[in-house]
Amino acid sequence: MRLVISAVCVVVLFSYAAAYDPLDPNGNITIKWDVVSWTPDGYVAVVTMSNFQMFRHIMNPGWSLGWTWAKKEVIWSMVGAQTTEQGDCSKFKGNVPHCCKKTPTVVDLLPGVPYNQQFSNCCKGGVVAAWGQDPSSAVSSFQVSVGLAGTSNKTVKLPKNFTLLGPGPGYTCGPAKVVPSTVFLTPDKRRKTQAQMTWNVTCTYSQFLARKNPSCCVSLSSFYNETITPCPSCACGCQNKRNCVKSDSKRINMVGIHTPKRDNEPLLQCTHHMCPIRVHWHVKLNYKDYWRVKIAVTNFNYRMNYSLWTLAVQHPNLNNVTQVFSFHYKPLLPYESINDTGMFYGMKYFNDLLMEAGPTGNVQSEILLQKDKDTFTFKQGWAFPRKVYFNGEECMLPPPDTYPILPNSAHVNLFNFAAFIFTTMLVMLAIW
Ligand SMILES: *[C@@H]1O[C@H](CO)[C@@H](O)[C@H](O)[C@H]1NC(C)=O
Ligand SMILES: *[C@@H]1O[C@H](CO)[C@@H](O)[C@H](O)[C@H]1NC(C)=O
Ligand SMILES: *[C@@H]1O[C@H](CO)[C@@H](O)[C@H](O)[C@H]1NC(C)=O
Ligand SMILES: *[C@@H]1O[C@H](CO)[C@@H](O)[C@H](O)[C@H]1NC(C)=O
Ligand SMILES: *[C@@H]1O[C@H](CO)[C@@H](O)[C@H](O)[C@H]1NC(C)=O
Ligand SMILES: *[C@@H]1O[C@H](CO)[C@@H](O)[C@H](O)[C@H]1NC(C)=O
Ligand SMILES: *[C@@H]1O[C@H](CO)[C@@H](O)[C@H](O)[C@H]1NC(C)=O
Ligand SMILES: CC(=O)N[C@H]1CO[C@H](CO)[C@@H](O)[C@@H]1O
Repeated sequence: MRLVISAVCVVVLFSYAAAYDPLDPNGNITIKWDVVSWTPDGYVAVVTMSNFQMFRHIMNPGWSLGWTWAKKEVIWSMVGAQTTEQGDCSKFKGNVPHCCKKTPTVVDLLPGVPYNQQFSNCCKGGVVAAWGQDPSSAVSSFQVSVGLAGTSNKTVKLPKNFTLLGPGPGYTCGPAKVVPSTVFLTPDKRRKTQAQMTWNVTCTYSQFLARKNPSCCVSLSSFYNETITPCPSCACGCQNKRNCVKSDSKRINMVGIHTPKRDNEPLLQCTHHMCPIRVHWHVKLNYKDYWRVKIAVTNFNYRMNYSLWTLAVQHPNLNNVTQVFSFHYKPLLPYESINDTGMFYGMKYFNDLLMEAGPTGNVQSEILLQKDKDTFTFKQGWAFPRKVYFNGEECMLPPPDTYPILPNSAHVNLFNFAAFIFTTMLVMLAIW
């Protein structure tokens, strides 16, 4: 009996922990429905999706949003988005609705649609930036005209069972909740208008729900030891190993081989880690008051150009970043008092696009950090990152006992490092 209870506890703890991201504890996507007017048989609503996640964006092929109608609602029309299926509208004569499905699935329109089909923040093929990178592109919205629905805030029924895919699984959405009506400012900012009614839905991401294996890994090196600690073998799972392409294979020159697949199935270069992305952290130089790190991100996927990529890193010395070359840097303060996490992202038109695998499939940067006299050391692997995320997916680090170590300080340090990891975990648990 006790065993069962503790097993349940572990499962509950684990599934809860899975939806919680220590580097972005408040990260979520909020979907807001503003009923802007009531109609004879329903309402017109503006639906706004805001990606409040600091470093996780929604990339190609974009989001798709689903829900279940509470009654027999239909969608008369949409602006700035469309449903993937119309469903059975056979009982309508004359005016036929845009969608009659009980569980519609909505997707964004592609760029370049005619002006009269556009809506503000629409038509980006469902691509939504991360909040930490560009709040003005972290929003997507469309207008929906709903029929056979309630026609007042007393009779309207909120849609249920929201699902958000973007582009794969991983998001879980809570129920719609009525919130204070949104107040809009007119474009000339001289008049305020108000939604008739507003409800919000909040969705959170869990890597654990999204994929079985990590999708990136970390390798390490330093100036003080010639060992290069590679990514762990099969860090991203080796089940696709027989489909991988050797970098000197003639296959990569074949026409069409780089065309992305609908399901984003990668075509990987053969490596021992089998990850689409590798992040390399090199401790490059030691000055009196500063030290210098080189970061390189390499793409091993022949079928993916990563636009708007982000790299989030946790390291205790990031509170004293002095200069970042070739990338943008932004400190993230997941907990107000701890400034040990930051995000890197590319510079527009320079390296914000991480090209497909091959000679140009990498981006790199160097960072200059001021030594914090109390904590700085090259011992015990201290100079290496604690956590690394690429595009919001946590990367697998090598085991600490394989890190390049400072010569002549072997055993004591290993022990201390284990103790350090243990205390960090305790502290994190306490905060959590
Ligand atoms: C969603 O994120 C925003 C911005 O970080 C935050 O203010 C809000 O409380 C979050 N909502 C939930 C339900 O966590
Ligand atoms: C509802 O969502 C919007 C973002 O679309 C957010 O600004 C607002 O704070 C949310 N309201 C509540 C009560 O969560
Ligand atoms: C519904 O609308 C009436 C006015 O039309 C307003 O007084 C009331 O507060 C609204 N109720 C809700 C839940 O929004
Ligand atoms: C919610 O949606 C999912 C996916 O569309 C579906 O499998 C599930 O049965 C739905 N649940 C309810 C209660 O409608
Ligand atoms: C990546 O971008 C380059 C240049 O725009 C293009 O030639 C190539 O086909 C793209 N690759 C993929 C996988 O989309
Ligand atoms: C956090 O660290 C950055 C340097 O990476 C610094 O610019 C910023 O002022 C720090 N913020 C706080 C609140 O300590
Ligand atoms: C370099 O680091 C490796 C891996 O931790 C270690 O085995 C090796 O002894 C180190 N080299 C020197 C010269 O200390
Ligand atoms: C040497 C140095 O500049 N240390 C600073 C590192 O950052 C912390 C917190 O941001 C400061 O308190 C230190 O003075």
